[in-house]
Amino acid sequence: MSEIVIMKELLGENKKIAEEMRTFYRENRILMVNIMGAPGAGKTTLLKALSDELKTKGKNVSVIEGDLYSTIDADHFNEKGIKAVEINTCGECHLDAAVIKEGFDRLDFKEGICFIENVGNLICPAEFDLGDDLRIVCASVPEGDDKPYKYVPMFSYVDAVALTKCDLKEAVGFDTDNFLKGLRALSEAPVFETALKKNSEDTGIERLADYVLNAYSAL
Ligand SMILES: Nc1nc2c(ncn2[C@@H]2O[C@H](COP(=O)(O)OP(=O)(O)OP(=O)(O)O)[C@@H](O)[C@H]2O)c(=O)[nH]1
Ligand SMILES: [Mg+2]
Repeated sequence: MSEIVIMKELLGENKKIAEEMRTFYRENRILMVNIMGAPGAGKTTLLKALSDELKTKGKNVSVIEGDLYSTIDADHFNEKGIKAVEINTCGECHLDAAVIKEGFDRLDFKEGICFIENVGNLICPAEFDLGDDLRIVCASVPEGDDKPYKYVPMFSYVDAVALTKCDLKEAVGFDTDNFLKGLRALSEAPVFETALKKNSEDTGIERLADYVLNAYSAL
């Protein structure tokens, strides 16, 4: 019983910081986009392509990277001239609003689109409001088409789904209709199919970039 009370207090305190920060981000015309998904779902690959697309459309972009350990993902962005900070949770399975605030202060970002790559996990990140205005879950085709049926909170509280690695659909026998049936039982979130393998004819990134730009315009 006491554990439940502690969890509620934790989430309550997190919500308070998240609401304060959401107001701050909006007032400063910053769209915070929370990218979630399982380990290896293709979050960083998607963010790299999306950042490039948004930069060519004249938008300021920065990234807050969340990982248990290492600076591997943040290094990818800094090497290509997109400012990124890494938050190491040192074993924690999610980010919270307070660590995002700290990461954001280190970025010194003025106006534009700030992506958060959450810790690879389909469970805990769904619980924690980060003060974001857009929540996108990456579901990769090799993970299987049954994920919305199993990871209900993640697929319930999401604004959009990036169905990643669609170039592998045939190879792994992914049933798109079954995936969509599971998702539609929980959410009307739009689904953006992406295929970011080298030589993919249609990567799908432009459509997702337009969706993010629309959300930015609506701030
Ligand atoms: N075939 C194919 N492979 C992809 C695609 N997107 C990503 N990958 C590969 O999937 C692997 C994991 O990609 P990442 O972008 O590092 O995944 P992640 O979700 O950021 O991983 P973590 O941060 O470790 O949780 C890499 O080997 C990518 O090259 C895709 O569209 N098609
Ligand atoms: Mg990553």
